[in-house]
Amino acid sequence: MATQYNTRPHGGVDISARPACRQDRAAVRSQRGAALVLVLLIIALLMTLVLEFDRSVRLEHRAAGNYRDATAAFYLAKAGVAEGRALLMVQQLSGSTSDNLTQAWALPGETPLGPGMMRVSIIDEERFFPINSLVSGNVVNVERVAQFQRLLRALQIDDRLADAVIDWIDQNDVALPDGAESDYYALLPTPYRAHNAPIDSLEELRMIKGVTDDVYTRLAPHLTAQQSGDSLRVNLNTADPLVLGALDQDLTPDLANRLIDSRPIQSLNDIGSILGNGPLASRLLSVASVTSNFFTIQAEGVVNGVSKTVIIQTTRNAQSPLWVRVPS
Ligand SMILES: [Ca+2]
Repeated sequence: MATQYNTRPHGGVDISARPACRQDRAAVRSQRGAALVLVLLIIALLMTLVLEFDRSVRLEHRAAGNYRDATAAFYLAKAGVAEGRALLMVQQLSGSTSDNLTQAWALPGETPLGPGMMRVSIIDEERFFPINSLVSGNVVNVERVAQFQRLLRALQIDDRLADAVIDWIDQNDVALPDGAESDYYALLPTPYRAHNAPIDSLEELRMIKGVTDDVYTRLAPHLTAQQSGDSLRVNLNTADPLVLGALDQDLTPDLANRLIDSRPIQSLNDIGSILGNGPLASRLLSVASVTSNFFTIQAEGVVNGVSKTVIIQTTRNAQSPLWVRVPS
């Protein structure tokens, strides 16, 4: 295409227009380049916004899904607790004279239900040594202390720990020879006072002088912090050999195993025929039982890998639990 030149009225050619045309084209190219960069920037910005929006939507969707699953898991766990309580009631209605580990309540269960599943385990507190039975107010239960010291020795723990536990529970601030009261705990880097009341939770043991992590790990699985104190008897059908052996100085490991081999023991009257009628059998009548009344039910609901747990402690006939815990 021929170049179009500007012409003057007298017919001459305006030669100054040629560089101006090049400048215009350069300006146009420059403007186009700037526009392209601007468009690319806008596209990049839009892409960033779209990706961020997509990420946000995905996160919200995932959070909503987790919340939905956690809610469903929680209610599955509550259903598991109800199932556990029903098992205990059924056991009572069965007319059995003992509570033992062959019965349905004692067997861990896993049940598919709705969108997930629930796991239920029930443990009777009477299988453990009742740590709060050591002292009532300021009155030390010498027999229970002797049992606790036997348990400590069986676990290869210094039995002088009993003094510190008694001091922690008793109401006074007078330390036993190997114990500790508030004046001892007040000098610790993080000071606190002795509880001077029954232990609420086994975790509390960690605050007591002499209870190291190692001691706690060995000792806690054999104890209950149930609050009924010395009225709590150890169930011969559910207690472990160490707790059984701690019950009496004459209850040797062999005799403890004889009790275990005789399970389920249907009546305390059977102790004589198992261990032989004598002082030992007579003494066990006051500290042992073949039934349980306090139970901890732990139920877990699981939905799409999201788990929720509900733990309650209850008596067999209680209308409402003694306590409920929902671990986070
Ligand atoms: Ca005290």
